[in-house]
Amino acid sequence: MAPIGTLIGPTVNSRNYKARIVAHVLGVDLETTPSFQMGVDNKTPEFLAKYPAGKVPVFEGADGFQLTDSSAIANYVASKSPNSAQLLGETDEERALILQYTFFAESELAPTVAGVLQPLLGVTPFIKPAFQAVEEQHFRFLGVLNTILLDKTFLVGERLTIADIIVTCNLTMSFKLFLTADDRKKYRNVTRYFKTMVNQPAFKAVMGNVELCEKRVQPPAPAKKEKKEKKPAEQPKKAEKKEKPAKVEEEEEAPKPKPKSKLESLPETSMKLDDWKRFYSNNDTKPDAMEWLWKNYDAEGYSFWKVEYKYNDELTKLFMTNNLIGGFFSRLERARKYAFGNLLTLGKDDDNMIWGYFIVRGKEIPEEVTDAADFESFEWTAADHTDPKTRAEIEDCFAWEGPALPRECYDGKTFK
Ligand SMILES: N[C@@H](CCC(=O)N[C@@H](CS)C(=O)NCC(=O)O)C(=O)O
Repeated sequence: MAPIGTLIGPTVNSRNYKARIVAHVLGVDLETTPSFQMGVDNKTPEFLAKYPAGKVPVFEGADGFQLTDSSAIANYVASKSPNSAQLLGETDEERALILQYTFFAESELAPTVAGVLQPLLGVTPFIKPAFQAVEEQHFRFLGVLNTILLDKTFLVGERLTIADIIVTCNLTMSFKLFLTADDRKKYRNVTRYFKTMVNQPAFKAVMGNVELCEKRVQPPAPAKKEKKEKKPAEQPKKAEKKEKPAKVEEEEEAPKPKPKSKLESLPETSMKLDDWKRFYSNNDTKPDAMEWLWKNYDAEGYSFWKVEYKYNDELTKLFMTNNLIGGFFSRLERARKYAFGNLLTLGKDDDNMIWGYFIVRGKEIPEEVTDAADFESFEWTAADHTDPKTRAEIEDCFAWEGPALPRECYDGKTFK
């Protein structure tokens, strides 16, 4: 039988597993994209034209049919088998219960799993009260599931259905990175169920062995930000304020248009950062892009900075370190117009570092950068690009490889 289509997205991903486990159970031929690059292949204009949310996985049928959302895709893949009822339910009641658990998995489990893990992995800022609230919700839903599973092996009826596949996949990252042995004891029915599921041959064939969390991931080191002294000019003018009627105060508190960046008033530069970003993205870094940069770099209009993480000794898993860079970059959003850089994850698990170089507009680190919540967690040192050693480091850093890197490069992120 020819493949029904392609499941597009990273293959090591619990949302991607759903359709593949279904395909494995029912013998449906489904293609995958093992070389998919997250954050690159799902952000191209062609991808976004078809799938505007830019999220994965998505499905593209051999007949051109397009579908998003992992649980919908898994259902569609199942429907292509003559034995689909085995996973999709035999009776109206089974089908309704499957739908109930699918919604539970997507609207209760998935957001709370993401809600606890994203701040711990540095993808979003770690704000303790917000974290505690979502953690409480996550435990609440695990409690619900624990009660349901008290006397059940499978969620619906006495055999595996797509409900088990969806719920198990949505719990996977929590069991891997969040739920400690103590938590697992507390939610022992959920734990028994999860272990039973991931040991089913179809799950194993797709996911491999799932190692349960030994030590919960810890939040990234907080940004050690010194309290900025308010300049007198920034103090609210109390006397004036008091006299104003309440209505005016409300209006004053309405969002104001963003102030123009100070960088906009710098003298014109001969190098447009966007031109560099485009050239860098579309050409080999060494030698082509670097030759372009050294030829066009305007040392009056820009400055180079070496950027190093201050708390390398607290870094653990390489992928978490790389996520931390991603989180930092997302908080640098305001600086996108004025900065370009590469931060690399160097070393190995439990012994790694973040290191890289940035080009910024102007001679100082602009407030668009210093305002990022975790700016203070990084050391920014002015770099002299005319020094041969520094130049070699910048070249290898931007290429993510080469002898000038202080350690072996595992991965990295480009801020552009
Ligand atoms: N409801 C969607 C969620 C998809 C989703 O959030 N995918 C993540 C990866 S696991 C993604 O593509 N994130 C990229 C982005 O948000 O830009 C599904 O189940 O497929």
